[in-house]
Amino acid sequence: MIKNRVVKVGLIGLGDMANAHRTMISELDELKLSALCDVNEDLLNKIGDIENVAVEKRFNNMEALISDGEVDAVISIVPNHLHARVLELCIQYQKPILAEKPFTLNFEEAEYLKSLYEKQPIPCMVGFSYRYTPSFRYAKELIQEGKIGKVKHISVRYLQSFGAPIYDVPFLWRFDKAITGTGALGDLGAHMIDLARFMIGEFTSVSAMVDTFVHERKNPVSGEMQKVDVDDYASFLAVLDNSIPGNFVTTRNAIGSGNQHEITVYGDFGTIHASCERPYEIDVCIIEDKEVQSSFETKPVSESYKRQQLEDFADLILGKKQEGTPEFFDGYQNQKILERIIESAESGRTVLID
Ligand code: SOE
Repeated sequence: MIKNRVVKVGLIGLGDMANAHRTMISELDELKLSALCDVNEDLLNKIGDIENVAVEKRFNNMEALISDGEVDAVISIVPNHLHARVLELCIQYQKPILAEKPFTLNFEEAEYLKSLYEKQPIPCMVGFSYRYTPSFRYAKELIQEGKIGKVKHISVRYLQSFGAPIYDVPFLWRFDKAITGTGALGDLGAHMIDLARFMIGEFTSVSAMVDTFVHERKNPVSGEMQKVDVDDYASFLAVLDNSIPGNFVTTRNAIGSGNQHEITVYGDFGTIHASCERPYEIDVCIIEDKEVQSSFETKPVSESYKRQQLEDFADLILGKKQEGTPEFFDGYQNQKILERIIESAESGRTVLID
């Protein structure tokens, strides 16, 4: 356990998402970016120079960074097919880790990691970042305080537009099953699943369908058209704890949607709607007097609901775990639910979540 000193963090994977983590690390006194790893030497040295990382702490091999005696904790932003290997190495070298979602490429990898983790647990956080959106945190509090009564059903959506044909996006790793595992389902659906688990409870069954709208895309290197073997769209009905039904839909083909992750929770005498695109307000309709016509009102969300994701990571490492921190089990359970969704879509049947 690291006590009362700055935690030296090694960052693996220096692509776009890494910039968000670099900024978050820079905002916290408890963490210091002390090591980097990427296969791209130019990128490694460019960011190493910007971040003043010692040349001997710039690695092109993830095991070298993870095993380094001066790396206290790891943040991993590698493509999905490498997630399990990073987690396996962090368990082997007993290094705390913040791993990006989706947890693994498939559930088989998650099962294997669980067998290792149970023997040698580590502080492990998963990048379900929307637990840190103020509007979702406030909505969760109001629901838990019973402000809308008993929850009866929910509706969750995560819509983006970048995959729509009109944008003619080339064949990226996000469309390659061998690298990404699934398409919109694991990329965006994983967030929907976690948000529902965070705000409402566990999944007990799913009934799903998936679809691919753009069946081939141009390989940016060869110029050849390449078959897309992942989903562009996923829709599923789920039953959560207390027999609460929920409908979920996610796609990258929703023209007009930016990063539209939202949830609507329907209770006995009230409804709450929250979106990540509106982090400091929620829409609420609560019946105070049934004789009076009620409508939705927009309520502000105070800054006090703001929490930076890496604050919880620092607290987890320093032995001060915060309630609601997404940990190893949350990643494992998320991957299990993704697997059962795929099984349901393939079989056309409802699948129980064991
Ligand atoms: C996909 O476009 C993406 O970058 C996801 O991979 C992230 O997890 C999500 O937070 C934003 O959208």
